Amino acid sequence: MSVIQLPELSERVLIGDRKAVSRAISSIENHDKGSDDLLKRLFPHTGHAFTIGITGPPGTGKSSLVDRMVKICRTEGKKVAVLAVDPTSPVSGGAILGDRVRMIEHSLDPGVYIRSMASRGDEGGLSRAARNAIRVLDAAGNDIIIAETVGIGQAEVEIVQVADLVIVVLMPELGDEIQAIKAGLMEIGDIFAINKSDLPGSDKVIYNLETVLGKKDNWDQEAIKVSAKTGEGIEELMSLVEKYHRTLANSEAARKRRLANLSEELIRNVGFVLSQRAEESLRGNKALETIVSKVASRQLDPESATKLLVETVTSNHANPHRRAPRKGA
Ligand SMILES: Nc1nc2c(ncn2[C@@H]2O[C@H](COP(=O)(O)OP(=O)(O)O)[C@@H](O)[C@H]2O)c(=O)[nH]1
Ligand SMILES: [Mg+2]
Repeated sequence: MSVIQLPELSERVLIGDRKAVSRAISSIENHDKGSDDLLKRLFPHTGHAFTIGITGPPGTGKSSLVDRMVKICRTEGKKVAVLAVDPTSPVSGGAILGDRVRMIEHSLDPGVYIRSMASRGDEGGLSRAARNAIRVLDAAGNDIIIAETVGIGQAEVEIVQVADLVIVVLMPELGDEIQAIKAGLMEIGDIFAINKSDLPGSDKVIYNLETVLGKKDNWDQEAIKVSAKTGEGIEELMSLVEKYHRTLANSEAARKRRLANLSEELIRNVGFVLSQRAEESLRGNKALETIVSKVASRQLDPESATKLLVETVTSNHANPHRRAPRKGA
């Protein structure tokens, strides 16, 4: 087990030490005791990286496309980190699926860091951990952070939504664009990359998409044909990313988006903490038992019982035997 002290760990993250970055992300993933303090130390050093979220149905070529993007970033001398997030997989330990292979491929390049995060059974917890992992990668001095998901579930959308720019990856396959519209991807995508343009049918996808593209935060949503296989369109895709960065990075719209994202995050976090507290205070609680038996015998209805229990939980926390906050903390 680690005996590394927190101040040392945060300092090592700040100089971009890869082992320290991995350890910090694991600590966040595991909700280790020290992780809150670590994030507190790192947070003042964040806000410099440009974050790109990549989402889209499984198999459209997101991972292949990310590899191409990473290579272009490297030719420009930018330090890149990829966070592959998989809410559908309960595997832990920092590596999933083909991502192990990718990590090995890039492992000789100190300018590329690739890391996977999987669900530990609660998707809400994963998106919270992913946001904080992005902060670690930001504090570690990465210029570009690419957050990639395996699919288009609710948790995945939540994860990419915090990015500065969202690329939705589709491919010329029956009804994919319809699927995107249904999954609400039209609202979250800034750029739509129609991958596998080496196969027939991508013109039709572009054609169908163009009828539903609109404005998003002062930006005209774009659809572009790419092929991760041949490399076609990848430079153009990166030029669009660059254009987005130039026109929007310091804009009022981007500032509003960041504020809205932060509000969402804090609201979710508070909900998360409160529900944890409710669990802790109610499980095995005598008051709960009494109320439950009253509901069972029809003396009390469930809604009134809920209100009573909410009071129990909140008053328990108003005057508990909790540690008083430290002065000056
Ligand atoms: N023909 C073709 N196949 C591709 C292209 N990009 C990815 N693939 C293949 O599509 C499959 C899924 O790719 P992957 O990157 O794992 O997709 P992901 O699930 O969205 O991450 C793999 O077999 C890739 O080799 C492309 O541009 N053209
Ligand atoms: Mg993938």
